[in-house]
Amino acid sequence: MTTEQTFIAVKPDGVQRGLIGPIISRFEARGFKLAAIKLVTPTKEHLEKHYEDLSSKPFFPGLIAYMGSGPVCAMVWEGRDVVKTGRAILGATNPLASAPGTIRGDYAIDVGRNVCHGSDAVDSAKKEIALWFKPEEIQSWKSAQFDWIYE
Ligand code: DAT
Ligand code: MG
Repeated sequence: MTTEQTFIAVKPDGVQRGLIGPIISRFEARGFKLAAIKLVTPTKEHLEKHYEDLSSKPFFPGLIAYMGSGPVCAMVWEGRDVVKTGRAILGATNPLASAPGTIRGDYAIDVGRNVCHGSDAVDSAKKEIALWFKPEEIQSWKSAQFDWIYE
């Protein structure tokens, strides 16, 4: 099996609202494997790099201020097709357009307070993981559940 990884982060509003546990639970229960996790308050420079594609958007300054306003729970999750499936678990960018059953569809209302981040493609996942984690912070391990999750 090829191992795919994605970068998932519980944003400051998700951390403040006690949603780290419920968000982790959804990825764990689906069968994905946690490879790295830390609580960090990102700097402005770090966030400007993370969201560099959005730098010309009118909401960019507010987005950077919000994302740096407190601790973020940064994670790497691993498994088959985890990038695309992670986005499906998160729901649409605008929570009001997210189906119930998704994280944003269950826990958020405003696009500027949408509680979690997930990489949108395999390439951006690689870039984001390298930006947020040192290689030695990422664990390579075989879950005891592996053979019960994959045929
Ligand atoms: P996503 O987080 O679903 O990948 P994105 O990369 O387009 O969405 O935007 C990054 C974040 O920026 C998004 O999670 C919330 C914020 N954002 C996006 N569009 C916005 C808007 N129209 N107004 C306010 N914030 C917005
Ligand atoms: Mg995005």
